Amino acid sequence: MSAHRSRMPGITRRTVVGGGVALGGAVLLGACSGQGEPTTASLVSPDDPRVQATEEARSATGREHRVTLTPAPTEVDLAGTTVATWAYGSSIPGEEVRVRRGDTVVAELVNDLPAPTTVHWHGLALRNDMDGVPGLTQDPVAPGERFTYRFVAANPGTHWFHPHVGTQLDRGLYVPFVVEDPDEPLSYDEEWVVALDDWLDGVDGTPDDVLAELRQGMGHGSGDGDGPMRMGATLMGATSDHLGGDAGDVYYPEYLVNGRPAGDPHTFEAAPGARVRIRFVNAGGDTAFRVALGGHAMTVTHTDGYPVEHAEADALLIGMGERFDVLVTLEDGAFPLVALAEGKDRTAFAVVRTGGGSAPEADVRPEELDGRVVVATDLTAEEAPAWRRETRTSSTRST
Ligand SMILES: [Cu+2]
Repeated sequence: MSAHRSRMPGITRRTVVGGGVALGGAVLLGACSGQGEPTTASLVSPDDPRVQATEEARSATGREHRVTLTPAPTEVDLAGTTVATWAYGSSIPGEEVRVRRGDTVVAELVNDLPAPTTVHWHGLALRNDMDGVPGLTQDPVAPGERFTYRFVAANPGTHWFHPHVGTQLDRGLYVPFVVEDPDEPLSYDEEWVVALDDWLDGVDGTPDDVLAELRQGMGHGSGDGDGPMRMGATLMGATSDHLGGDAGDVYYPEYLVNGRPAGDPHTFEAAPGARVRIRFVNAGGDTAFRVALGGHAMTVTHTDGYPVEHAEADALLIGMGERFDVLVTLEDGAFPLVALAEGKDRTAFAVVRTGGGSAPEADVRPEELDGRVVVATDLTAEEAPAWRRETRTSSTRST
């Protein structure tokens, strides 16, 4: 149920490596060695001058970007059905936050939930005390309490944030977080953020109910051979070769694109021939999505915010927590943007429209889904970009 659990090899490791980068870049543990005695690492506290020096070195713009985040119970409309959930504001996902590399993010968390919470900045290499992990980097923020996150956004890319407490992420508590690159090498006419999610909150109980049911051990098993089979909140026999077999355990009644189910799809509009950058975020709790835009190939430019050698794809396989950026040159007409819940035989759906013609059917499965399917491990990182070399140099200098 956690975005940090992954069925795809490499993802969990990357998450761990990402945390390591934050630690290494920002805090640089000092080891004091005695006279042949065992080495004792001395911890660096958040108010250490070296942390401040690193933040200052990263702060390229001198600008502050202020935002207030108020997680609270709310109701959202899913294709005519009102469901109770928790969200940042009144929409799912919460309103996108967009900054420039080098901005100082000042995010005030006002906890209006009936439970403690934190904010975890998924994918960002940031000072450790702002990483939002309760019991490790901060105390949980109690109901009615506030906490101010303050850090320099040092790595450009497509990221997102969410609570790091219990199953809160599996409600509506997630927000795309884009760090723009002042030296952006790509050119494009439009930019869309596409957040994918698997959804049950308020439809089939709450994520906590489902977690309790899973803990009782409803059991794994293979279905009857005709695809996955639902048993309560448990989905049996969801398999995918792309995922090394297991494609998840949770039955979701809905799959969403930008908070909208297939029955009430979002329509992205642009001019025919437009070059669009699409930033995909998989905010799902237990679903890898195979994503395709009918009638189009995509050029993959980034995964998890970082540039890769460009690769052509008909479809992308996006694991939980992962992001992919692609460029697409749009044809003339109306096209389905489909996210197949891998191994679960259900789809999330949106429409891309550049011209006339009837909208595609919500249950369409474009042939691109079975074309060239690209996963993160197929891709090669670009050479380290300039901002990263600068960060490394300044960290070294500050010690
Ligand atoms: Cu996360």
